[in-house]
Amino acid sequence: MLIKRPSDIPSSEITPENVYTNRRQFLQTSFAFLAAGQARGPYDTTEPVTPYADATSYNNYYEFGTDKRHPARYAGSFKTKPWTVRVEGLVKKPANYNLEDLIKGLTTEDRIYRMRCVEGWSMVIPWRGFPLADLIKRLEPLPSAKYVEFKTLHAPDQMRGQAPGFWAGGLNWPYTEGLRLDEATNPLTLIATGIYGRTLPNQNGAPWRLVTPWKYGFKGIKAIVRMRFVEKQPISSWMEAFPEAYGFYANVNPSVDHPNFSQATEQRLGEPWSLFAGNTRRATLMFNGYAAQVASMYRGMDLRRDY
Ligand SMILES: Nc1nc2c(c(=O)[nH]1)N[C@H]1C(S)=C(S)[C@@H](COP(=O)(O)O)O[C@H]1N2
Ligand SMILES: [Mo]
Repeated sequence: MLIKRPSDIPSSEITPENVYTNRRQFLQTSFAFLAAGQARGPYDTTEPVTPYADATSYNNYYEFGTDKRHPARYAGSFKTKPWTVRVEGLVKKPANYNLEDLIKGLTTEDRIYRMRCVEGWSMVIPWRGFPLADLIKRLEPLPSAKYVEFKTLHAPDQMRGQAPGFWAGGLNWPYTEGLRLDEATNPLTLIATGIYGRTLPNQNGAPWRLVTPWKYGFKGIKAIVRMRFVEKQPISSWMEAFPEAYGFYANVNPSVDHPNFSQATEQRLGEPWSLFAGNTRRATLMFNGYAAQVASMYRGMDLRRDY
């Protein structure tokens, strides 16, 4: 499906004014990060990194509001320390952990990943974090565990989108996501605690969030407080809110459209965009370009049904 639908993405959303106003400063931040000496490794895309300010001012985080600018505006005073994580379910080491203790000693890496949102925009983000597989190994899931479910903090006093009466896109709290255990332990799957060589800003999911670059952005659950190992496929918040649009797998797939958004092409944030210059959009790749690393996990599955 190659029909472009520019009306899907209002220009006000794609090019927030402040992004252009301060472009020079943002570019400097990104170049400074790269000049700081990250040699690109085997997990890194060679595509240009998205300006830091785009990555930190154009966010989806409905706990702070449905507008892309709201997370940066309203998450500033969000309290990320101390942070308790409850590990439960089919696992040998269930407990309430202090986050710092839970992840102590895990080896942190920088990786530059392509990221794509189901709404049709994409970014290239230098993440700092550790493979989720390393943490899962430490927790020792039981053989009966087939999936891991994650939940975000529920704190209406801190998160305005969770306040009674606030309409947050039809989501129910807490925000919930899940992965099949082989996906969770795939070497590409990261838990991020930083971006651009710095601590993760609140609007990007501090103190820690999930990163699965072959899946649509909504899988990347932020501010995680619970990990539950389970036998049955979890129901994510977006599946619950709009099952025709959001499936459990949420693998980037240019040939399976969302009811409101084509998935065939995407707009890279920080690159020129205009209503009439649809040709600056690029083709979206199967599994967001990570097929070599992840396609084998879905062999034999019908990805139109399991979207
Ligand atoms: N808790 C929580 N996590 C969330 C979301 C959310 O609303 N709440 N939005 C998701 C969506 S739709 C996207 S595209 C990514 C955006 O991550 P970013 O702001 O770091 O780019 O976060 C995901 N994680
Ligand atoms: Mo998204």
